[in-house]
Amino acid sequence: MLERTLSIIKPDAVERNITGKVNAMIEEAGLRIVAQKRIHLTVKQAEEFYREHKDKAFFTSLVDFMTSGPVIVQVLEGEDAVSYYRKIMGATNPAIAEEGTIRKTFALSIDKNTVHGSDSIESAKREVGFFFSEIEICD
Ligand code: IDP
Ligand code: MG
Repeated sequence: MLERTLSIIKPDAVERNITGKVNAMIEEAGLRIVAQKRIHLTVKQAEEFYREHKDKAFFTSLVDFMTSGPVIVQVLEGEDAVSYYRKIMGATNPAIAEEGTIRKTFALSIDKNTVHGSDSIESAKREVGFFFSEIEICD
């Protein structure tokens, strides 16, 4: 099924100026970037975006990191885009991510792990709507 998913190129990748390299991997995998913008999240926005993790031990450091510099938020479209993007991102911890995945290639650590991708069709709907209005998405 043709789906849309929300991707974030995280501050560690923006800081290293490798957003084009990440986008190249996304496109080479066959996904289409149908919306994209560069933003600097506020603490309030990051806390709201990651609200499902608010009780986790890493929540404060996650919010700190995600607000430490600009990010690229983007909408990706393709066949089974939600689960397919999770696959090409690789595991949360790059130490155990599969060869050839974005995180294996670029991530620095379990927290500075280069990309975010929605984890279900339901989250994808919420997360795309969090950052984009329909008029900003063009396929
Ligand atoms: P995901 O990004 O692979 O979906 P989640 O469990 O949703 O992983 O966690 C969200 C983000 O929180 C991760 O991408 C990572 O940046 C950070 N994170 C998750 N687990 C840990 C941890 O154990 N230590 C530090 N940061 C973590
Ligand atoms: Mg997640």
